[in-house]
Amino acid sequence: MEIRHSVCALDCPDACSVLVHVEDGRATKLRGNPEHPVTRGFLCGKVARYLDREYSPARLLYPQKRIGAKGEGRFTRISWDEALDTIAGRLQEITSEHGPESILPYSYAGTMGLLNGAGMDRRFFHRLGASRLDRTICSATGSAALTATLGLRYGTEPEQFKHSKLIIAWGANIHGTNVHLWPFIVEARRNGAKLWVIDPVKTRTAALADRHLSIYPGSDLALALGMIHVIVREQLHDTDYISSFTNGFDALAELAHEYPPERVASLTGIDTTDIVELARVYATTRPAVIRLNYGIQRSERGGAAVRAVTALPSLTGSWKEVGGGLQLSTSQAFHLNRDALEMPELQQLSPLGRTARIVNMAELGKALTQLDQPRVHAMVVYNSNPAAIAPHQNKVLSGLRRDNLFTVVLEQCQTDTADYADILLPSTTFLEHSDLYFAYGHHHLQLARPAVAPPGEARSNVDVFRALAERMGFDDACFRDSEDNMIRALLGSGHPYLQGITLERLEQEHSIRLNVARGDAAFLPFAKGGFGTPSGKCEFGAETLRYSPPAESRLGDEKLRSRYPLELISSKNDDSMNSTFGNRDGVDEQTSLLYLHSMDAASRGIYSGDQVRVFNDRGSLTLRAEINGAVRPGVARAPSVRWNKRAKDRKNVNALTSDRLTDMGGGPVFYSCLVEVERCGD
Ligand SMILES: Nc1nc2c(c(=O)[nH]1)N[C@H]1C(S)=C(S)[C@@H](COP(=O)(O)OP(=O)(O)OC[C@H]3O[C@@H](n4cnc5c(=O)[nH]c(N)nc54)[C@H](O)[C@@H]3O)O[C@H]1N2
Ligand SMILES: Nc1nc2c(c(=O)[nH]1)N[C@H]1C(S)=C(S)[C@@H](COP(=O)(O)OP(=O)(O)OC[C@H]3O[C@@H](n4cnc5c(=O)[nH]c(N)nc54)[C@H](O)[C@@H]3O)O[C@H]1N2
Ligand code: SF4
Ligand SMILES: [Mo]
Repeated sequence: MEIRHSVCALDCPDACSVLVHVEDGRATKLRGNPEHPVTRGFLCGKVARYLDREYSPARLLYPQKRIGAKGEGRFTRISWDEALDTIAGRLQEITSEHGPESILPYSYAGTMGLLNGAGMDRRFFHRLGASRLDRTICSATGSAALTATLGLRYGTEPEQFKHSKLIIAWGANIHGTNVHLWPFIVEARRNGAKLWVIDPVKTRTAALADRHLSIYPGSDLALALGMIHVIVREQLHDTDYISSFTNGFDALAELAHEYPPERVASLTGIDTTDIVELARVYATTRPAVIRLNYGIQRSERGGAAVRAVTALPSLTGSWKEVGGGLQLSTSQAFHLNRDALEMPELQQLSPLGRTARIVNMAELGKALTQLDQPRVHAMVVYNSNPAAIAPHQNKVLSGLRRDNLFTVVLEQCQTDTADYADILLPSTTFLEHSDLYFAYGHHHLQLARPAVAPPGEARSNVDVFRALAERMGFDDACFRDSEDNMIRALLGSGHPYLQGITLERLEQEHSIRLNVARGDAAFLPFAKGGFGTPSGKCEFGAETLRYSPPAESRLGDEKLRSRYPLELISSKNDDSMNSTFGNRDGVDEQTSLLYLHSMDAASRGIYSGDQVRVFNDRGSLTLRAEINGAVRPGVARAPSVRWNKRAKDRKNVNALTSDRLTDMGGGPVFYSCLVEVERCGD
């Protein structure tokens, strides 16, 4: 038995260091690497069982072409030659008929690996002159908000949470979606720290907390303003830090003056006394850290909400303290040379001869059914399952059904999107290809080499786009680049955080902490200012922070809520990863549920276990009611994301979600979604 090093490639802040037991070329066990300073020797439940996927009979093994109707899922095996020739031929025809911008790549973070996620594929589409994809589906709103406020998308690293005395999990289901932060919180609590959770849902994290504030969905901006009101009124703010390192305090204080706790209570559903206590506890407990995750930025005013929450550590000076500050993401600390990897300049060599238009992935339905000049005639999907995960699903599916849309899908399994492919290509898993991994929940850069050989004729994304470039006649040297050269290019940004980190060292050490601080010392990015904004200061931006409830919420559009009175949150399922693992029976069961409050259930004659129809103007689907005390009256939760095809009506919760965009960054509003529910059988 041999032990090989790998890295979990799933879209998770933790980016676990994985040890793979290999016997006779076959992986027999995955376990956490005990030597990794953050992921410390364990894997989450979903990935500890990953070998069921790796060796599943459902893995795609050969290229195939569609023989049934779009969406039906009937395919026949073809050779790689035929597949690549067909794709290259169609892309060439479409380019000459409609221009290259009529080709749309569609990808997200099915793998977090940089080469297979944003490497040869980007070079290929740039050289082709294809439309560029604005990858907004997850974090664009929060990213835009961090950039506006801090100028940099990083903050407190997980290792420092153990020093905190107060941890606020704000729209963050740490135990479910970021479980490697949990042991640091356990350690802090052993030393007396308290954990507060602000979440409309009683998640596993909330159930384990000292305090859980069940907030109305989409009202976090109001709560943050209420906290600022109390902090300023009681003079708990750090005037030295504010005057040295921030901009716009007076305007923020003036705005917050309009949000006394009594008013905020009516906007957020949190008691006045709890709001006051939260503000006082936050401002007076030292050090206090906020783990903000992406939950709050998936609503209509999500950008402003992130800005207001991010203002808090700058108001109290908490950035100065080890165990203080805030973490939404750590991703920008990596400072990799992404331009050298993606080569946007190749667009100049394309038939377009200029930078291509940009299409927002959160508006895929519109892009396929309404976008013009040119219309989208081909879509190449990889690392994503848009038929299941994109909002306003009925619009997306009607686009995918278009006869005159040529669709290529690179996949490991036959997902809902794969069913719509004209050509379906089998992809490798992270155990089968090389890649370099950054993380959005820690500061350790990691390298993984293949631990096992790919099954059948599966190929990595790097390999497929390299082969497609060749068929298209792109003879630029960059398409012959090896994986190692691409990694060297990424590492070559010259940024001090990457200094001394080489491919050779990564090969030896597998995981290396960025040079964010000396040795094991804490990284305190904003202890002495150092913000990345043009002013170099934290920008409160009060002029953008006035609160108005989301149109799709209990205090929003009156007409709408009279017909659809329930606020639906389709947040992450603990035991899956977006739609990945949707083929597992257990996951299918978990994601076919709708959590309701007992009062909402009773008034509709619904009991736990009943089939219910959930609907609004965009769509309707059937789920199974679960009355379990997880949500307050007026809120419903559907753990997500189910595979459509596993449902009788072949739809999931995104049949209900809206393709309206948030206030910043063009992100989707998955969690601002009004619905009605009725009983439809046993
Ligand atoms: N197990 C598991 N882990 C995952 C994933 C998964 O699908 N499953 N997905 C991965 C991905 S892609 C991401 S982006 C991360 C996301 O990780 P998180 O951001 O932690 O996940 P979410 O479920 O989107 O949202 C977190 C919490 O926000 C709450 N929430 C929703 N609306 C509001 C609101 O208006 N205000 C407040 N205060 N809270 C709100 C939800 O109830 C949820 O409990 O997790 C990653 N890890
Ligand atoms: N209702 C609702 N919808 C949501 C969300 C929600 O909370 N609620 N969350 C949103 C968020 S935060 C996100 S990030 C998106 C995620 O949406 P997606 O990025 O589409 O993520 P997954 O559903 O996990 O699908 C990833 C796919 O990539 C494939 N894959 C993995 N590795 C590779 C590889 O190396 N090569 C190729 N070719 N394929 C690979 C997997 O098999 C899988 O089918 O969903 C969004 N949609
Ligand atoms: S999904 Fe997250 S927690 Fe689970 S093994 Fe992968 S990186 Fe670790
Ligand atoms: Mo995400």
